[in-house]
Amino acid sequence: MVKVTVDELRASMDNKHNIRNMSVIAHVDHGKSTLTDSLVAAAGIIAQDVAGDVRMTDTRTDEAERGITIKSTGISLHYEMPEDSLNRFGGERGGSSSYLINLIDSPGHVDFSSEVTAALRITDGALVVVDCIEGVCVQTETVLRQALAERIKPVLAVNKMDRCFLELQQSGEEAYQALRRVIENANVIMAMYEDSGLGDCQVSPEKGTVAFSAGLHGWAFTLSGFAKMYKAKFNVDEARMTERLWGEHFYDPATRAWSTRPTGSPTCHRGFVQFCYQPIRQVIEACMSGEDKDKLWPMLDKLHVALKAEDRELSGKALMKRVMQAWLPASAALLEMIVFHLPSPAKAQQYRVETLYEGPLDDAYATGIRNCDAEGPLMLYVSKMIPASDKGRFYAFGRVFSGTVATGTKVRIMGPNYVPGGKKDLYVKTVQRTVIWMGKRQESVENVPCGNTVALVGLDHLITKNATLTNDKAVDAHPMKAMKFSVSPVVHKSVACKNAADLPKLVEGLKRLAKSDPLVMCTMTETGEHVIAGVGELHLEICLKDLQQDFMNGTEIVVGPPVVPYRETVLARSCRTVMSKSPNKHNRLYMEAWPLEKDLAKAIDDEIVGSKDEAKVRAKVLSEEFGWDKDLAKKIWCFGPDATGPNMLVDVCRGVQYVGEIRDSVVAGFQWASKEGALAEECMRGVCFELRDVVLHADAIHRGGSQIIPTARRAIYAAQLTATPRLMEPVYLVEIQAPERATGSIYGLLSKKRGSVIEERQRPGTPLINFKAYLPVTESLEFTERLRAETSGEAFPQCVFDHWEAVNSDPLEEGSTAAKLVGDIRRRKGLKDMMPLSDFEDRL
Ligand SMILES: Nc1nc2c(ncn2[C@@H]2O[C@H](COP(=O)(O)OP(=O)(O)OP(=O)(O)O)[C@@H](O)[C@H]2O)c(=O)[nH]1
Ligand SMILES: [Mg+2]
Repeated sequence: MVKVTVDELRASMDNKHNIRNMSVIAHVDHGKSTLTDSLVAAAGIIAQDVAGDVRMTDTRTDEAERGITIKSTGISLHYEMPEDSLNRFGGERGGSSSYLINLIDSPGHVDFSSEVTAALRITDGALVVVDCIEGVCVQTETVLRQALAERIKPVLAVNKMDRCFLELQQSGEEAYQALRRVIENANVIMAMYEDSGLGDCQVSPEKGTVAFSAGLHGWAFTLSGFAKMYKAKFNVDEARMTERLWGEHFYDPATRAWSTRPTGSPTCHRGFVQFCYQPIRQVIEACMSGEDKDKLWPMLDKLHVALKAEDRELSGKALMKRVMQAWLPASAALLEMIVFHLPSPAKAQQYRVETLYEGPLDDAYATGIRNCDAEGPLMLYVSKMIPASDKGRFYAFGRVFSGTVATGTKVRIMGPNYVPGGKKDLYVKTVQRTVIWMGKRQESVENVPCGNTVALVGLDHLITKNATLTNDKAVDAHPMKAMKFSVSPVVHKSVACKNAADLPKLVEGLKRLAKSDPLVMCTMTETGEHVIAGVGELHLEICLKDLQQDFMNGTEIVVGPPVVPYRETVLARSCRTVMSKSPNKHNRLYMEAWPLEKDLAKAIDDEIVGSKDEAKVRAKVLSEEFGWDKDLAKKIWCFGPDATGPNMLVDVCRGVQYVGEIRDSVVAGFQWASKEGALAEECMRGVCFELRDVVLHADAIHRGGSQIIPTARRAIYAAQLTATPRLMEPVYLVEIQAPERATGSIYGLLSKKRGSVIEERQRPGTPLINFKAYLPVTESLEFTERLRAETSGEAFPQCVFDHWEAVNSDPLEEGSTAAKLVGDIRRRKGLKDMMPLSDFEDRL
C-alpha cells in the first residue's frame, strides 16, 4: 500500500466530512495496541510482516518492556475507500474517496484511565475492543460509560478470534453462542448509559457495527464482507445475505434450504457457522496441519486469495498469519466499519457542542463548534501534555473544535481555574509550531483546521494539564467543560531528595510530572513534605519512575510508604446547638451539623446537584430526589471544600440583622474547616452545617473577617464533634477473573484484608470465574502481588475506587480503631493531639 506524504495528510484535514476521530478503548490486555498495529500497517507506515509485534503506539521503553500501554498515543492514518465499498456507502462523504482517520490508542489498565478520558474528549467515535473469551470486563464497562457520557459513538471489535480456533477448539455453535453473549453484554451496558443526544448505540453484526478480529494475526471480518462473497451463490442482495449470517437463520447444504430453526438434520447449521466460522476454521486447520498444503491451495484459489511465491514456502502459524491477512485483511474490515459507522467531526460536533461548551449555546463559539467551521472563531481544547524529546519541554495535545490554529497564532489560554470575566489562570501566548502526531514521528505543518487533533509547541510553560485556547481577542469566549475522570487519586506517597541540595530539581521535576499526567497530583503539605497522589500502585510506580529518570535526570530520591487519604463525616444530628464566641467576645455563632442524605454526597461529586445549578433547579432536585424541604434548599449558602465539595452550609437564622454581611466570612470559615476537619484535618464528606442563629456586634468594625472567620471554623468543628463524627476510608471495587481452582486463595486473601465478595459469576463457556469484591484501599497495597503469588499468576485483580465507607468505630473513644487511626494520621502530618470539644465550643 502507498505511503502518504505529510502534504497529502494535511490536505485531507480540510475535508471535514471525510475525517474520523476515534479512540481504541478496552479492558487491559484485550489487544488494542496490537489491533492498532494492523491498521497502521495498512496505512503504509510500518511493514505488514511486523504488524502485531511492534505495537507502534507503545512508544515508551517501559511500555514495550512491560507489554502494557501507559499513555494514550495518537496516530493519523490515510484510508482510500475501495470502489465497491463506496457504492454501498450511503453515509457522509465530502466528494472524495480518501479518508483521514485520527486514531488514539488508549491504555486499558484502570490506573491509567485518565489517559482514556483525555483521549475520548478529542475523538467522536470509539472502537471498543473485547476479548472474545474474557468478554466484557469491569474496565470495558468503565470506558464505555465514559465514552457514552462524552457522546462518543461506539463500534465493537470482538477480538482474539484466533483463540476460538486454536485454544478452545470450540464447535461452531458454541462459538456463536459465546460471541452472541459478548455482544449482548456490551449492548446491556450501552443501553444503561445511552444518552438521547447521541441516539441509538446498540451494536450488532447485521448492522455492520460489530467486527470479529484477530489483531495478532492481522485479520478481521464483518458480516458484510462474507455476504459479498456469497450473494451471487444465493442470488440475493448483500443486505439480505448479511441478515442470514447472524441470528436464527439456518442452512442445510443437503437440501439447499434456509430455515429459521434447526431442522435436526446433522448437515443443517446456523448461517454464521456454515458460512463464516467453518470456512475460517478450515483454512486455519489446513495451514496449521503442516502436512498437505495441497488441500490449502485449491481452497485459497476458490477464495481468490493470491499468495506471493515466498509466502507459499511458510508453514504453521507464519503461513496461517499470512494467508489470513491476505484473505481477510484486518484493515479492510475495520477501517470500513469505522468510516461507515462512526461520525465525522462535522456530524458529531452538532450534538457534542452541548456537552462540550460551557458558555451560551447560541454564541459565536458554540456556533463555530456546532458547524465545525474552519473559518469560525478558534476553539481548541488541550486534553493532555506530551513530553517532547528535548528534556523539560512538552507538546500541548488536543483538538481544534472551531476555527483554524496556525504556527504564529496568538492564543488566549484559559486554564482549569479560569472564571469568565476574571483574570485568574488566563494567559496570552503565540503558538510556535503546529504539529501532527504520527506515533513515533511528528511532522510540522503550517496550520490545522477544526475537526482534527493537533500538537502545539511553545505553550508548555502556561498549561499545566489541560486548557481551552481561543484567539487572543476572543475575550467573551467561555472555556470548554472540564473533563470528568472516572478514577480518583487515592494512593499517596511522599518523596524527598537524598541530597538536600537537589531540592530545586525535585520541585522542578514534580512540576513536570504534574504536567505529563492528566491526573497525578503533586502537592506540598504544611510541614513541607512533597506528596504524589495516584490512582493505584502501578500508576504511582510509573509516576515515580518518570519523575526520577526523565524529569530529574536520574537524581536520587527517597520515597515514603504509601498513604491513603481519609474523610471525616457525621452519623447523626448534633446532640445540641453549639455556640462559639469571636475572639473579641462580641459575636456569637450557633451551629448544628447533620449527615447529608444517602447518595447526596455522590450526587454532588457527580455534579447532579451542585454549586453551579440555578437555585430553583437545585431546590427541585433536592426536594424530589432527596426529600429536602424546598425552603431549606433555598437557604444553601455554599458547597465546600473548594466551593464544590460534598458538604453544605445552610443559613436557617430567622430575623437576624446583618447576617448577610457576615456571609462571606462564615463561608470562608466553612471552606477552611471542610477541607481540614476537626478529627485529623482530612476533608469532610457528606455533612451539612446549619447556621441556626447569630448574635452580632452592632458596629461593623467589631464583626469583620478576622473576628468571624475563625469563629465560624470553631463553631463548625464543635458542631462536627457533637454529631457522632466518623472517619471514612476509601474502598476499591475489585474485579478478579480467575480459574475455578483459585477460588480458595481469593476468598482467603480477601478476608484477611477486610474485603468482601459481592458477586461470583461463572463465565459461561469458559473455565473462568468472575469475582467482584469490595476492598479497603489501605488493605489493597501489595494485594495484587500477594494474589498473583498465591494463585501462581492466574488471578489478576483490577482495582478501581468505588466509594467512601465509614470506619466502624468511634474516633472519640479512647483506644478504638478509629482513634488510633486519627492518632496515626495526626502524627504523620506533624499535628498535635486532637483538641477536645471544649476548645471549640463556648459557654454563655
Ligand atoms: N491470541 C491472541 N493474542 C493477542 C491478540 N491480540 C493481542 N494479543 C496478545 O494480548 C496481549 C496484549 O496485547 P496488547 O495489544 O498489548 O493489548 P492492549 O489492549 O493494548 O493492552 P493495554 O494497552 O495494556 O491495555 C499481548 O500479549 C498480545 O500478544 C490476538 O488477536 N490473539
Ligand atoms: Mg495497549
